[in-house]
Amino acid sequence: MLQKSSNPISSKQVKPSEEELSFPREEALQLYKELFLTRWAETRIRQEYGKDEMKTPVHLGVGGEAIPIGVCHTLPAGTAAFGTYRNHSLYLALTGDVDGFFAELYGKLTGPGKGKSGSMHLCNPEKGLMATSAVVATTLPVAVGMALAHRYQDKSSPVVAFFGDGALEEGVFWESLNFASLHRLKILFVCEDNGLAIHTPTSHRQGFRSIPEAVSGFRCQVASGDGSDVVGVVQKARELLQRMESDGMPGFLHLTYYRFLEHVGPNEDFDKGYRRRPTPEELERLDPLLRYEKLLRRNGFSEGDLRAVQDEVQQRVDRAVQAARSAPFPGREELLTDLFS
Ligand SMILES: Cc1ncc(C[n+]2csc(CCOP(=O)(O)OP(=O)(O)O)c2C)c(N)n1
Ligand SMILES: [Mg+2]
Repeated sequence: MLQKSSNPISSKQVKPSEEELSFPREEALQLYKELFLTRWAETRIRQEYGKDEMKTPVHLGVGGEAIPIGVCHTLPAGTAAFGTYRNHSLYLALTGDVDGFFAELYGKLTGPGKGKSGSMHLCNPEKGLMATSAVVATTLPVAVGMALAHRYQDKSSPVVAFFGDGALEEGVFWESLNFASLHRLKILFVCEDNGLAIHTPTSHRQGFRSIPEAVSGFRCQVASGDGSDVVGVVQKARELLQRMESDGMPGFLHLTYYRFLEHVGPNEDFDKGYRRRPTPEELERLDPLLRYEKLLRRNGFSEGDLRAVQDEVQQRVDRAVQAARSAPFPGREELLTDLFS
């Protein structure tokens, strides 16, 4: 079964648009480094996962990396972020904490959750990632509450909440959007729309025509775009944050992308029969890393420039994997600490 139009693979556009690179050289390479870091970190997870040393489910974000990376690139300092279980790119983009990331996946004491949160609840409040959760849409009301707290505390920095298209099937999504719109809170909602909830396409789940149309009845600024294009994501997020600033309304950024791997786990699943493998031409448009590399080459970056970034990132990730594997597990004394009920 193919999916209805919210899924990028079924869109009419086949070729990537001829995007322009509007960043200075250093910034362009920094974005590449962030994209390559998350892709390589997840490549290493896929290589290592079969050894069964990482005792955590992993919801990999391959194909969707440009959304958290592009949005986080634009956020002012002091922004508080919330996310879902598909949070690896968000964690790495916000914190740059490669060692902590792998330590947490390996369940080690040196992870940001002392090995107790695993992949699905990665967070790092000191670096702005307040919470992520396995339970669909549950961080949205908490994010709205934090935006309300910012209002009382006279803080000017925004809150940003990332969530999948499946969150719109939860009542709390609409309550959260309603409350934020009513109270004109400074919160940016970012919908990472892959057209799927596990294996179920949007057309079997949602009774409204399109996500941007459905939310545009609320008093918030809405924008949508192609989440596979990191440059476009940066531009859309920048514009939306400016509009939020001048109108004093919340923002809703809807970005589509293609999930390359199975819902949870390290494998492809094109043999499962609910969707087909993208063609090579579609891949050029849907893979944010390939697409950005092509753009960099078109703008005068050499293979050597890209290779230098790749080498540095690969070494850093490999060191983090080694350190995580040899780090200690939390002891028995940690069993009942950091727990909430
Ligand atoms: C409240 C709740 N209901 C059901 C589930 C089971 N569940 C796990 S993932 C998932 C799909 C969510 O899809 P989406 O929000 O689009 O995120 P994606 O996995 O596509 O990133 C569901 C229904 C859950 N985790 N939480
Ligand atoms: Mg989804």
